[in-house]
Amino acid sequence: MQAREANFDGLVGPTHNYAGLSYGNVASQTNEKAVANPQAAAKQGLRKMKRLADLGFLQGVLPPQERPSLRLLRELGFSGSDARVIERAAKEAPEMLAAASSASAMWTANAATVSPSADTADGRVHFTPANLTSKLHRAIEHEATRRTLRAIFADETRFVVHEALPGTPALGDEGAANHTRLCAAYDEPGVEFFVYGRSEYRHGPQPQRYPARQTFEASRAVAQRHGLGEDATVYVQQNPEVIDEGVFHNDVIAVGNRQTLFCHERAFVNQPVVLEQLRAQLAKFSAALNVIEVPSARVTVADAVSSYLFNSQLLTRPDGRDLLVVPQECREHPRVSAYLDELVGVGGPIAELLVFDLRESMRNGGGPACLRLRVVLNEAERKAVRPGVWMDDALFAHLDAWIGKHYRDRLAPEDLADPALIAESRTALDELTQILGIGSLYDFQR
Ligand code: SUG
Repeated sequence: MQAREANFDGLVGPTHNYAGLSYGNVASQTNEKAVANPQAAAKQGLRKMKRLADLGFLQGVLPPQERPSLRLLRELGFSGSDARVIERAAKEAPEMLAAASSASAMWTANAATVSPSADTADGRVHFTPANLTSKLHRAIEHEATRRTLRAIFADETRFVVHEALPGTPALGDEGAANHTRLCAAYDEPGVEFFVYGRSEYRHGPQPQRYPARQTFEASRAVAQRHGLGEDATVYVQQNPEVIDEGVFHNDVIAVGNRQTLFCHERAFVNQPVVLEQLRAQLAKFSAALNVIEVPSARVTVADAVSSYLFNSQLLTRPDGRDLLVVPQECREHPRVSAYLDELVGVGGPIAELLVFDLRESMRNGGGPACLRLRVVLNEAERKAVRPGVWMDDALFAHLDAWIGKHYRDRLAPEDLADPALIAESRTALDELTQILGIGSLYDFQR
């Protein structure tokens, strides 16, 4: 059964805005209080999905979550009608209203960690929704994420959707953004490479300025739950210096696919040893590691953070060669752009480059790789996925019209106080569950 990699992109929700909620994420902090365009954001993401589907890649959609989260605001003590809750939160705790309103579930690389059936002890595909404990606006995602994944990957004979790990700093988990699978071919067992930023129990160098979000203990627990063999896992510490330079997830400095790892030379602690370890582990699966390691002399970490060069999607084309999906910011950055020209030039390791305008998401620190969750599926598993979520011409047309009908083209920070946003958002999401054929997903539908 031929296994393939599917990418499930998060559809941007109607409340997409810039609230400066992510300390340590340079773009989020820089664009705090800028005016957002949710309609453009959703369409930019949708166009990426459509283009990749047109090129023959397996492309799925994950729906947005209900925002603002009235549940969070009520848990925080705001009561009365929904409109009253919003009004009081806007006045008394605007930062809590912002956290409750973020459309951050669009970055589905943080939705979960996924292990394909070829790697797991019970031969099923395992998902662990990420608890995202390091930021309040993201810590409220995992319950709905689990519900969504269960609705889409409902067949329990093939899929297991776990609960998130306990939501405590010692088990901070950010999902697939810190997880890479390397393998000879998608069908075959591979090496699951977990990159963590810190551990409360093991001593290692720590960032001094910005928080490290992923813990070693969470990565190890995910591997244990998924039933991954000892030989099939590698745990590596992210270089704390680059966290301090704005690399808040590993996917801002490295991306891997099959036998290729594309990373900056300053990505990991003891990098030469790490690469040797990966090489040796992969050799056990009869695969040779191919490393494209970018030196600071060509592209600095600051260049990588501002252009999101490594937040690219490294995809295998039907002809077996690699395609790199990058954000437009990479072409607007002279040094990064020159480097890309070499990468895809004659004799270069990458066959093709695709450039997308994802500006709205990028301004919150979310590039092409942040917007997608990778799920390797064999043929039987593909057939078991809820069919309405696969991108094709019809779904694109439906979603494009749906966005045009329901989304605002301007959302400023003060607009979060508008009680009409809840009703607009619910009407849109209610219609969306019908378009995607995923049943009643949201609290307001139950
Ligand atoms: O968690 N930004 C997200 C970006 C996530 C990117 N994901 C990956 N690298 N995989 C975050 O920092 C900003 C929201 C705001 O400020 O309004 C935000 O949540």
